Amino acid sequence: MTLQANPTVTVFERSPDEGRGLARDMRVRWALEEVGQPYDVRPVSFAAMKEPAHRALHPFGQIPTFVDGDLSLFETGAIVLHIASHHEGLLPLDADAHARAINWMFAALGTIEPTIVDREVVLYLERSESWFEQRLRTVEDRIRGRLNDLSRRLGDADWLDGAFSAGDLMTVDVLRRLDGSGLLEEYPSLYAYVARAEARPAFNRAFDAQRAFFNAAGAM
Ligand SMILES: N[C@@H](CCC(=O)N[C@@H](CS)C(=O)NCC(=O)O)C(=O)O
Repeated sequence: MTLQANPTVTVFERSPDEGRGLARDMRVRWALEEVGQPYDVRPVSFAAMKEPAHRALHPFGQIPTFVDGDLSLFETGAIVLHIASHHEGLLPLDADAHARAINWMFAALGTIEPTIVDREVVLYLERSESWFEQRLRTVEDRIRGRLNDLSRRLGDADWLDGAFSAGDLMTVDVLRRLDGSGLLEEYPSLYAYVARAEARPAFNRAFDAQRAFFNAAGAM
């Protein structure tokens, strides 16, 4: 009998978020925990991420990557969709509900995340510009627009479309990147939505694993 190796996820050797679980390996770890698939992690330094060996896995020199046997993937949307498609639990069986859950994954990555990443770019790369304050306000108002629309759609529901799905997982992971901004707190229903997802045992296992990894890397 051949023993099937676990899938391997690449992660920051030392995450700049200091264990807050904001790097994008978190959504992959979380999806794997939700479906009960054990996995291995392989740390990559910032320098190694830009080397040819890593670029063979990730053309843009980033993390995470996901290697499962002969399959190698490098976009978190594709990785989470792959995990959800090969295990039960993250995508509804009903065909239309299945399509809508994937719809929410795309919305998280294509419509919500870019506005949040814009804010990170302003904060980390444009702070010394004369127009910094003005641009930050503009970008934050754009985020508020997305949060307003999302909270209107969520309404009083626990999850975006029936049971918790990969669409919620991706949306919550994207919203978590607002940690510390104060923006999410302006939308109590979304704040509660994120807290509800963060209370899931699978989220906690993923979070604790990345935190333990960060702590161990710091101790070396
Ligand atoms: N669209 C990609 C984004 C990947 C990404 O931005 N990864 C970040 C970590 S969260 C990274 O590697 N940053 C370092 C860099 O770009 O040099 C995905 O969702 O997988």
